[in-house]
Amino acid sequence: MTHIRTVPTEPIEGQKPGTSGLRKKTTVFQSHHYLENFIQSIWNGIGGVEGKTLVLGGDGRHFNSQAAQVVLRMAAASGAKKVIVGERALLSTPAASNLIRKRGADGGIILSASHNPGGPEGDFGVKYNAGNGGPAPEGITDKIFEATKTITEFRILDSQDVGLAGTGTVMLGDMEIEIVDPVADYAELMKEIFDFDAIHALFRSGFTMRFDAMHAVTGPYARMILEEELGAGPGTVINAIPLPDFGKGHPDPNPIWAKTLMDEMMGDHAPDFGAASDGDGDRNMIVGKHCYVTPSDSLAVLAANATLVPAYAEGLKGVARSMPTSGAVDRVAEGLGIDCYATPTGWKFFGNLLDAGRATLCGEESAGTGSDHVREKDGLWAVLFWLNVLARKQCLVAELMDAHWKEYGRNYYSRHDYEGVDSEAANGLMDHVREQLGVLPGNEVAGMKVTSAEEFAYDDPVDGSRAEKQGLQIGFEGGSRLVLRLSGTGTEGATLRVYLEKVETDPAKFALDPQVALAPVIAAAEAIAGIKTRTGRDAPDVIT
Ligand code: VG1
Ligand code: CO
Repeated sequence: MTHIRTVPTEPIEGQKPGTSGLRKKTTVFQSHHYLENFIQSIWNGIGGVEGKTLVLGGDGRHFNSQAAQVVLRMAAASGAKKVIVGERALLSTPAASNLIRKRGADGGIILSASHNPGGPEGDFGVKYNAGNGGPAPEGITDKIFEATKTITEFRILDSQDVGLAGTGTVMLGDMEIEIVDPVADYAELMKEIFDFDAIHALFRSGFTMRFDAMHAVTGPYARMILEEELGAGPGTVINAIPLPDFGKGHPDPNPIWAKTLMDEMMGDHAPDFGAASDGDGDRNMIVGKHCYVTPSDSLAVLAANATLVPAYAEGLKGVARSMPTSGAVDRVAEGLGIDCYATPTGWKFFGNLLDAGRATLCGEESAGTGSDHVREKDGLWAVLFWLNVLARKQCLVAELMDAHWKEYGRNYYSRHDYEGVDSEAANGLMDHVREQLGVLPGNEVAGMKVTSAEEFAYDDPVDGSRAEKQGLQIGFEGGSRLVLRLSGTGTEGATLRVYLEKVETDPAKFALDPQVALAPVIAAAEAIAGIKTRTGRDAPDVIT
């Protein structure tokens, strides 16, 4: 028996979606009516779900299963026609995006806090994706946030949990639930995009690889595609079983959090190629034998070699990067004679460019790369892209990077994160820099002349919407650049991100330690922002 219950509730403060959905401590999401309020506010913000088809899945972190049951009951109670859900409520973010598009769904709910740690003490998150498969643009998230402030009741079905182990179709009240294999459609899409024969031949020739799934959602995808379909040896994928607390790790694929993989790749017995992905499978780290590739460089290399991939053989329509991402891809675009867009941080800003056919490839310095095949960044896709390029060029990562830098120059790049900073101190620091924007240009800081200083705002060329206050950007003579912004995904205090870039065109200087190469920009950041005194920190918490 099922019965729809209407439960009176009151607005809960702070349910404002950030860079990528609403992220809070798991305990906060588990608190009284927190999840229910937010889900009902999504329904209210998007004009209801009556008669709609939704996709549902998550990265498997603690509370994923329970939250999925709540979403199902609330979708049924509000008259949704159908929910397509991944088995055991699992779906990587790119796989969810693909399903929404492929099945013509009206939208979807992704349960994930992505690269944030999981578990009872960790973080949880909920994101709404629209009918194009992409994260809801600000116009929609603003409406959802407004709805959280005026909510008075939510509707939920009284029913038992729906069994989600095993594919098939079940009914929940009048709503159909289709439980699908989370990997199958995604694997099919990858086959359509890449030259699987060439990659298969590469592995057959003895090419070795290690993929660290970081105990997160990509494990089953990587096992299926790399080991089974493409013939990479068994054991290629490590930490392949998704765990609710990611094995107590931090599922963020960068040299700090994927240190085991980094150590192997820099060691004496390094495989030819290494890669990792994050909690929800939309980020990627690329590392060759003794050669780490920054995400900004990765985007540039993929753009330069895209025509080796069957799906992009006819060339790219354009490329886009988030503003803090290095300008390496800009020079590739210039060489190709295609447009290059700089957008605010967060994948939702790429959606319109992709939908309008203005950009084919997009990327962010935070290890996100993707294309118009879905409307999310896609970790495993980026790894397959690299494999496809290496297979076709018959070279190693280090050789490819050398050749790339010789042709385009090298953008030294690093990001310094100061985490859990007192919010007032962090805002004070940003205000302090903001006040200097008008006077900085023309002045010299730490031996470098400032050429530009601005607070980044973005005018979407497709729908004309404007996003303001998207980071402080300071340019120096010779193409060096400093960007400061506060994170919109953290759940504790404020996280200050300091992005540093320096362009080097002298091949004799291509082998420097990035922190050494960037020393003048790091000094300028300190001089302009007074980071040490204002945050009370001697050094960043994380350097990537
Ligand atoms: C961070 C990254 C941003 C990325 C976002 C979501 O946001 O900087 O580039 O799009 O995380 O990534 P912020 O606001 O903390 O800087 V994921 O893989 O966590 O969905
Ligand atoms: Co992610």
